[in-house]
Amino acid sequence: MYHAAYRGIKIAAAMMAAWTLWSASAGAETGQPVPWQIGMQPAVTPIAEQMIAFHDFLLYITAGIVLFVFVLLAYVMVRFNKRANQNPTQTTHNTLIEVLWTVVPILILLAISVPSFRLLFAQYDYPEADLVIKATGHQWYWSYEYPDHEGVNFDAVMVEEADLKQGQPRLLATDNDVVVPVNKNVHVLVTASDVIHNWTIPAFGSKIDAVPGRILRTWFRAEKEGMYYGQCSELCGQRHAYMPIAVKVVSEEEFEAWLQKTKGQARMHDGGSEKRRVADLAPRGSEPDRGSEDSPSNQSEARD
Ligand SMILES: [Cu+2]
Repeated sequence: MYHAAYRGIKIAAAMMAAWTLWSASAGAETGQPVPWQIGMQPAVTPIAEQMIAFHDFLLYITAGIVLFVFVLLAYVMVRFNKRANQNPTQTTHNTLIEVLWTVVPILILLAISVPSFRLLFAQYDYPEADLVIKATGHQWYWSYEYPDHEGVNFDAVMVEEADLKQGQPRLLATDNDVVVPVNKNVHVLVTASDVIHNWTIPAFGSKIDAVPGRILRTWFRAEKEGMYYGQCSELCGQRHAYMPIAVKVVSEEEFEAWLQKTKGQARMHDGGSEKRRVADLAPRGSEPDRGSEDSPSNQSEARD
């Protein structure tokens, strides 16, 4: 029995090691999910690193508990079944065990609470911003403003499958990418114009609701250049799955160049273009569910 349990622990440990290796390699070097991925996308910000470490720590604790309960159950089934143990004892209390099964879970919870609170505080401990971006969720695309850089504002609409260019991932690529410099603290002010959306980039460990009439804030410091993708993570209607978030992390010089270029060609976001877009995005053969097209306010009518 003891031998079998020991072997079980060894097999479980080997499986967990294999999983750790697999999940680390599965999403290697991409800011997007990959087929057969098990673990999380590789972290590119200190917060995401901390999140993944915390996740792994919890995984080991829960695996240990599952294993312990399984071994205990197997032992009881073998050792104390009717055949093996014909005269059961009448024991009803055991002070030592009762103290243990109260104290040990408390210690486990305390051990979990320390990194948990550390992560929670780190997420909401905003370092001084090097760059501020405002992201507004709409049904069903995002629009962005760079408040410190006048004229830099644009919509980011998903690239339809037929229009994908080389290297653009399906359902994740947008016509305009959010561009940010590497190794800088970026604050993202997030809001919405119609219903609740959610601005998310898994590789950054960023996820925050976009609530109409309210501005919430998240921050990230991407430590590696590249393309990073996320999706709206709050059910927001028919095309919820088709309003991705694409962030391009570039060097400082590239960022400056992009700013200059974008300032020149920025297109102001207005109600007219919003109407056109929503009409564009509606599936063929169906009228966009927006009431009268002549309505003066886009905000109020979209709130259904
Ligand atoms: Cu949404």
